[in-house]
Amino acid sequence: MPKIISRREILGLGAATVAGSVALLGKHARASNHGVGAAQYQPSPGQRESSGGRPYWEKSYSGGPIDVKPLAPVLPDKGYKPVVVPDGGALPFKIVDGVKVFHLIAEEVDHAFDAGLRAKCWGYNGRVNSTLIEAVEGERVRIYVTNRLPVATSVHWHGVYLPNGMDGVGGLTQPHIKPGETVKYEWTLRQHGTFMYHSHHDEMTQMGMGLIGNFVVHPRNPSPDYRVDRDFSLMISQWVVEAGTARPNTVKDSGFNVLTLNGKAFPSTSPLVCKTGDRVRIRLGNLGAMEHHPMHIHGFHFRVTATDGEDIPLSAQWPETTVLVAVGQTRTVEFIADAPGDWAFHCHMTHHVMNQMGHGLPNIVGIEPGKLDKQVRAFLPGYMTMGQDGMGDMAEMAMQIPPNSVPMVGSPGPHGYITMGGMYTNMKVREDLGDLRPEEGKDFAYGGWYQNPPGTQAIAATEAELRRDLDSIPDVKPKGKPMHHMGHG
Ligand SMILES: [Cu+2]
Repeated sequence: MPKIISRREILGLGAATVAGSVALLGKHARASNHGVGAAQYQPSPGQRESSGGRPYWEKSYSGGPIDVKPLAPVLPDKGYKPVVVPDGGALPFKIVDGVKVFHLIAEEVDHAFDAGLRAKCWGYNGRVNSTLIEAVEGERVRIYVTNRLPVATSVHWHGVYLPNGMDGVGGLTQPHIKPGETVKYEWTLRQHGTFMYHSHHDEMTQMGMGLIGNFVVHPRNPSPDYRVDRDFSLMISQWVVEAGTARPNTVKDSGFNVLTLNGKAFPSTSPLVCKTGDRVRIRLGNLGAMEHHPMHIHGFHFRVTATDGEDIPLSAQWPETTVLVAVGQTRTVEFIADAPGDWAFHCHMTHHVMNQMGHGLPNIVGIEPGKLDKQVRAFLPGYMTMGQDGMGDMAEMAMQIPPNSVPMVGSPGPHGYITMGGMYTNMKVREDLGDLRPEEGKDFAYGGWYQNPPGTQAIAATEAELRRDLDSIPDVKPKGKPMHHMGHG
């Protein structure tokens, strides 16, 4: 088992080692049964525009011949700009005889969805949902998978062209990886894009316990348009964590009550920090159990530039502010962050920006809760009737919630309480990043709120303004009587 070293260590090794690795590549290729008489892998040309002549039937839908000579490995910051994984990180690698070697470890992780909510999940290399595999088109990768779980597992490389025997479907293309066993996957990457990896054994349980991650392959010959300033990777998932339990309930097919980006629920999601004018890419993958997520950005439109199938030709891209990421899909979006501010980025399903305890409650909008909240709290601490003024007092609530749980919604914001949780994060765009320090986002999740310049902030209208602009001063009394809203009556 080769010693795994970090990306930074590799960077420190200098050009000589890299050159050595590259030199060895030819020898390796000749020695392996993949190299004999094989053509060198030809990456796709570095342009994204459709030439207009794309044939209906392409030459290959699986990357062409698998028997190709790999190309030289590429180092981060030299050949590609590393992807930012909020609340996670890239899997370290080393280069052995021209092959990029990774070591993935499937194991139990005591995972914090939020400061207040932990559960025993399963993950890779100490993280849940947020261990990124990052490589470059044309590289040969060798991925050791060690199983430290108490049960058998396997790893499937979702969307990736590879020999059938490397596809990772337990029982179909390989024997299951037994507890304590290490299995070797190895192939040459013949494409670029945003892909995923996940357990393909006892799928409902194992993926639901957290054995999922994103897999980014950078293009070998990137077009100038591929360059971005901020390249984010987010894995979307959903969980059932019942109050007072130590493990996610992966058997339930509904009632998901913890909705996560890279394994975190807002307010614990790290913000996406950008400098004004940055070109931004967000790679979204969804390996949740059951639900599709329309991910919505405020303040900008983006273009959907790629799926896990392929780059979308420029002529076929269209602008959106919401992109649906269905289960088993990746969607890559790109835009220029040319407007400073704190912009919301979230799933638009309202139940998906709600944490643990907000689900399954009766709708009593219009009913005066009176002493109800206080009475309910006697047996359900932290209970709060939705649709009431009290929604503004959530900060106070956060101190009263039961052990191992997250507030129903949100966090304090610069102008009161943000009533969203779950699949929500802030995109912080600044002229001057100052103390935001994007690589350490976590500690700054609440800090550094955007100060809106005078005249650009919504505030209460003055009476003079109302008299000037409206036909009459609006009636300040709420319209409609309190009513029972429990049924259809
Ligand atoms: Cu959603």
